[in-house]
This record gives sequence, C-alpha cells and structure tokens, in this order.
Amino acid sequence: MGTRCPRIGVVCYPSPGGSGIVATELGLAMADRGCAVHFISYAPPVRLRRYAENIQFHQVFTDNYPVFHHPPYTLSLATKLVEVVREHRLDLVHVHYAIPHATCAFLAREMLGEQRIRTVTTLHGTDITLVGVQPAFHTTVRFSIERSDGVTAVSAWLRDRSLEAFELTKEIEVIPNFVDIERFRPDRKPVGLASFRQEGRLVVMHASNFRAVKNLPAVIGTFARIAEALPANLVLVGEGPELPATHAQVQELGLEDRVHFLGMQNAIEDLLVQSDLLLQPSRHESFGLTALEAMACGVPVVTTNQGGTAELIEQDVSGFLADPDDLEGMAGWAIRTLGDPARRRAVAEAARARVVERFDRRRIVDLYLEFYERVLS
Ligand code: GMT
Repeated sequence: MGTRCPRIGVVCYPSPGGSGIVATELGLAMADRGCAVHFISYAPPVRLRRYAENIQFHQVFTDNYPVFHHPPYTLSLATKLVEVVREHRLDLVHVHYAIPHATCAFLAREMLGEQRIRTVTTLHGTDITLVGVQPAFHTTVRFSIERSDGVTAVSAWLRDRSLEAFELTKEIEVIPNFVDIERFRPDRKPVGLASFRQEGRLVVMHASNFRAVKNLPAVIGTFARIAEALPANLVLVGEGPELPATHAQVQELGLEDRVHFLGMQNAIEDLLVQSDLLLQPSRHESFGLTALEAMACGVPVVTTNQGGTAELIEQDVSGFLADPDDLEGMAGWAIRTLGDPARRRAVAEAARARVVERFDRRRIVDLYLEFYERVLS
C-alpha cells in the first residue's frame, strides 16, 4: 500500500471524551478509504460501533504488583505498540491526547530502531491546558511533543497555547475536528425523548463528562433563568465527578421535575437532534466537539467564549459565545432564540451551513491524509 493509505496505529482513550471520539471517527474514516487501521487502548473505544475487515482493536493489559503505586500503563502501551507495529508492519502511529500517548509513541519508535515508524501526535486540549502544563508533567510532555514526527492541534487557539506554554520549536498543524454530516443531520428521525416534550415543553440539553471545566453550575443556573421565561426541560447527558454537586444544585433550586439525568449515552446523534438548544458554558474549550455535532443537527448552541470556540461559531449568527460566568447573557440569548421561531430557524440553518462548509468529515480526513503523506515522505 502506498503512502496515500498507510497502515496506521491509532492510540486513544476509549472513554466518551472528545479526543477518543475524534480518534475513533478518524480511524473509521481512514478504514473506509482503504487504510488498515489498528486501534490500541486499554478498552475498545466507545464509538467503535461497527465492524470492518481492515479495522482491528488491540487491548493493552497492565500488570500490577504490590511495589507499584499505580499500574505502569505507559510501559505496557509502549510494549504493545512495538508488538503491533512489528506484527502488522505499521507505517505510522497516530496518538490522540499527548499524555502519556506521545511519550509511549516516542519510546516505541526508539525501541523499533531500524524498523522506522513515523509518529503523529494530535493535541486535543486538556492534555495541554489543564494537565500538560502541570510541573509534574511539563518536561516530559514538552520532550514528547518535540520528538513527534508530526504534531496537529484541533484549533489555532490550542496551537498558540501549546507553542506558548511549552516554548516549542516544533511546527504545529491546525486540523480542526469534524463530523459526519450524514449521520448528524437535522432531519434525522426522532427516537425517545417524547416525554420531555409533553405540554409543549422545549428541550434544552447539556452533554459532557461532568468535570469542573464543563461549568455545571452555570448550566443549571442558566437553565433556571430560561425555565422562568419559557416552558422547558433540561436533559443532562453524561457522567463524571461533578454529578453529585449538580444533583444537589438541582434540588436546592427545586428543579427536580424539570431536570433529567440520562447518564452516559452512546447514540448522541439521536439525542442532539431532538433538542431545541445545547448549553455548554465550559470554563474553556479548545474546540467544542459536542457543539459541532449539535450544529450539524441544526441545534442552536450557547457555549463559552474561552478557547477555540470562535473558530467554530460566528457570534449571534450560527450560535452564541459568552463569558462562562455570564448566566444572564446566555439565558437572554437562549430565550430570544427559543421564543422566536424565525430566529431559531435562521440560527439552525446558519449552524448547519457552517458545519457543512468547514467541518465535513470528508474534507478534514483529506487534510489528515495529506498530513500523513508529508510526515511519511
Ligand atoms: O473536554 C473534555 O474534558 C474532554 C477532552 C478530551 O480530550 O477528550 O476534550 C478536548 O478534546 C475535544 C476533542 O478535540 C475538544 O472538542 C474539547 O474542546 C477538548 N476539551 C477542552 O478543551 C476542555
């Protein structure tokens, strides 16, 4: 197989976070183009929902021993990478999320010696902004990024933050996230959620991993303001450390009959398409994949103005960007948009058009293939 379609190892987190989703969707798209794709992680990625002959999954097992405080996953992953590269003669290993994956790829490439593979690291966000910059990781993360054969970032904002935070000399290519516009589409048939629409109620949605960066207090606080003005339910998708505090806030505000917790859900496209508004007031987002998926479904999005979201949404045209503490501003925009069908339609159409024009999977997969080609040549 020529460089147009290399044999690729994809390393990612299997959990429902954005980096694992992008890695999986990209791997699946590469497989559709005829590339042999080998996913390598500690569990099958959540979005790996279909079988194809040229896709394989290799599980990393980590042995523990009483002297270890934590199982040494980094070493087990590097070892697995060497095995898979040797057995399947991979050309390239693409790791998503720098920690510890970029370091594992570096180790594997060193161990493989003569059988030279190329490594690509995609920076997703918190691997730089929240975790990578911590003193306990900074030096190793910097080294591992510098030693990758190719580095990409999901937004220009993240590229700039990474160059600055790590004083990198490495060039970073910006390749934005993408969505399958056939699967995430406004006319997708609705399934479930009908009960939340009873008595003409609107459905406001939030979907995340319920970490502090997702700013759950602002989700509930903004929804409370919306619910004072309009009949609406809030549907919360996902789970994470902030879940108990979110339950407590909902109770304190007496919103139990308006707020519905769905837990982790895989078929996010079925849920997003049935919502009237997505609320993602994160402290920052390097990109905002859920916002992109909602926009593809023609759902108006209210999200943070901190990070790379302005590369996705044109203010007040295809969505709304706000300071994450500006609950009044977010609620005001949501009420104006939800309360005016013509305005809501205009935002929905602008959002869908923006995604089709810039973030269509086919276009972005081409960019990755061209990037692989450059790295391999
Ligand atoms: O947002 C998270 O906590 C998950 C995290 C991840 O790595 O899974 O998401 C990051 O990567 C996504 C995919 O590229 C981006 O869309 C998210 O904006 C980014 N999260 C943050 O920057 C907080």
